[in-house]
Formats: sequence, structure tokens, C-alpha cells
Amino acid sequence: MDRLLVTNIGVLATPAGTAAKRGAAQGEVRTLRDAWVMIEDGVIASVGTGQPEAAPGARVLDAGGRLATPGLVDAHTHLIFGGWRQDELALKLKGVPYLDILAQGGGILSTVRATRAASQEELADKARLALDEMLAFGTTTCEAKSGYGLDTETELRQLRAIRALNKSHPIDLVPTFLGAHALPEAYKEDRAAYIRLLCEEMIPAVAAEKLADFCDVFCETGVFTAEESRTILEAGKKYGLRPKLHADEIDPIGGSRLAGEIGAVSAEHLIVCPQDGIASMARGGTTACLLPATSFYLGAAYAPARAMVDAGVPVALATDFNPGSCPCLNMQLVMSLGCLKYRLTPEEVLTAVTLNGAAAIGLADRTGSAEPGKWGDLVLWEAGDLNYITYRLGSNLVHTVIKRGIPYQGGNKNVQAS
Ligand code: IZC
Ligand code: ZN
Repeated sequence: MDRLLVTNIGVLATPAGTAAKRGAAQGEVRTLRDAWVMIEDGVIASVGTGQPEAAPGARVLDAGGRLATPGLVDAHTHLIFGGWRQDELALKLKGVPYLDILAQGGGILSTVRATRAASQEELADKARLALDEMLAFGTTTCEAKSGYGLDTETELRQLRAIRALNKSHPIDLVPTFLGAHALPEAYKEDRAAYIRLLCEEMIPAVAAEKLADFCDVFCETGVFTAEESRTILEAGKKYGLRPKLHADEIDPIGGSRLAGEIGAVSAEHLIVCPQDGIASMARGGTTACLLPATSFYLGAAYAPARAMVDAGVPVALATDFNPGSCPCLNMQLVMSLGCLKYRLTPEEVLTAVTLNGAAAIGLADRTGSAEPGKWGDLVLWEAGDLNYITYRLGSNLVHTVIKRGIPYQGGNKNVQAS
């Protein structure tokens, strides 16, 4: 048996449990002083304080009195894509809106052209670099969407690249089918035909190869309506794909209401989420997966996170890493924005990027807290307490990432600890 004993943890800060935390419970974080964690074959076997139990044959990692938290879970990324879209920054600075760029055949559709031109290996090689960077910033589990193929062959190629990366990279990946990310140019005059292609060809093909756990739709003005989204997500459900939804990012066209009604596991963005959408998500048990770095990057408003917590909707925070609206993969920046822009406490933010993030991708029983039975996923921080992480805007405070019991000394060796 492979055993790793992490000793001399100054403070271990972690939420507890195997389900999303809502309301006041989102801010309840356990803090154990002078703690240790024993990881056996990649899974946490025991956690304690003071003198650790005898551990013959175990490798010992001295945390040097540092803060430890669970590994970060990035529950929303568009990880697999060809090319970048840096030229859109200049358009944005001229005031051209995101949806106008898309309507003119740019935006998502320009990434679709680059993705269709790339092989599975090229897509995976590019994404591997991003995953290396994410790991160095403390991410140990990450959701990854397709959605830049918009044809069966390329959507499957993206999902196969995710599967290959999940086998070869330390970060655990959770695949989501997002064939309904935009209307492809060839179907501009026949939306119904593309929706039939999604429901009758793509979803069955994805399910046949077991390439995705979730089905997602971009429910937005000029993209897919709420009724079209319902049709696609119901088709996904029939094939065992659990629903997720990009909802209320730019216009409130009923996405959050729909997410609650169909029992979506998560609804994403929610920048302009109305009160009845919040109530619907609370009733449906839907986790709100909020993406503050996207609001920052688009110069948009910030989702009503505090109202969601108060209404009993579990809140997760993620990067939305993608080549257009948010080319950021740094969960620490997301954590700072969670405090500064959503007015969440550092404890609520920690739960949002660990246990609630895990719940948003169906993994709350495997990761998201430092407890026996969960994966041995921890971050050791150049910080003495949680407040320091959210306070040091823009720095990488990671000292060591431990993924399934294996330590990775990424991070920033020159950072000044608290
Ligand atoms: O490529 O612009 N919002 N999808 C929905 C995105 C942003 C990704 C992109
Ligand atoms: Zn997205």
C-alpha cells in the first residue's frame, strides 16, 4: 500500500460532508490546528491533530506549519479548443458587445473553425499546458466541456481528448457535452434541424461511447431559447446525461427558472438571474455555479451571490476558462473576486471552490473536503490562514499541491507568506 502522511499542518481548513452546503452552512468551515492527514492509495484514510499515529513505511511530507485546504475544484471550463481570440479584446475595447461578435460569425464560431481544424492530439496537447498551469494554481479536479465542434465528429473528438487527458494528467476531469453552445453557420436558416441533430445523432453518439456525464446548453438571446434548451436537456436525460445550463448570463430569458424546473445539477453564470429564478433553483436543488472572472473580463455586472446564499441555493465558484469571455484559469483570482465582488466571506468562498464545486459536477462524495474516504487532494499554501488567500489579489500562494496522494511542488517559490 502507498501511504503519504502529511504532518505539521498549521491549520487545516475544510468544509465537511458529501453534499453541497447551502444557506448559513456554506460558511461553516472546520479549522483544525496542528493537524495531519494520512493518505492511503490516493484516498484520505484519517485526519487528526497533535502527534500523528505511527505510520511504518509511509512517506512523510512536513507541511512546515502551512495552511492546508482541500484541492480546488474548477466546476466550469471550456478546456478544449483550437486557437485563441486575442483580437476580440480590441473589439471589446471599441465597445462591440460579446453577442454582436458572435452574430457576425466571430466569437464562439471563430473558435469552432480553429477546433475543427485541429487533431485530437493537438487539442489535447494545448489543453495539457492549461491543466499544468491549473494544477500549479491549486486546481485538482476540473470540469471540461465540448462545444467548439458543433458537428458530431468534432464534438466527439473534443470529448475523446478530454478522456485521454483524464487518463494521462493528474487533474481529474469531468466531461460535459455542450453541442448546444451556438448555432453552427450551416444551420443558420434551420434551427430545428440542428436541434434534431443534437437530440437524435450527437447525444446518442456521446452516450454510446460514454464520453460525457453532463449535457449543457447556452440558453441566451441569439443562441438557444429556454424551450429549445428544455428539449435538448430532456433528450440528454433520456441518455443518462445529467442537465446543466448556461443561464441568465446576458439576458434573463428563463434559464434559471428552467434549471430549477428540470432539476439541473447546476446553472452557470446567472449574472442577471431574477428572483423567481433563484426560488426555482432553491426548489430544484440546483447549485449556482458563478463565474466572477467572466463578469470582470466582460465588464459586466456580478451575479446576486449573496441573495442566492440567503435563499438557500448552494453557490459554487469556477473560472469559465475559455478563449473568448474569460481566458483565465486561476481559481485564486476567482476566490478573491468572490469576496470583493460577491461579498462572500472567505469561508463561504472556500466551500464554493471545494465542496460545492464538487457537488456541481456530481463528485461531492469523492472530493471537495479533507475527510476520510475522499480523494487525497490537498493544497498547502504559503499562508497561515484563509483570509490571506483571498486578500493577496493576483498572487499564486500555492506551495504544494497533493493530488490523490502524490505531491506536486508547483506554485511560486518566491512568494511572501503571511
Ligand atoms: O467561447 O465565448 N459564454 N460560452 C458562453 C462562452 C462564453 C465561451 C466562448
Ligand atoms: Zn461557459
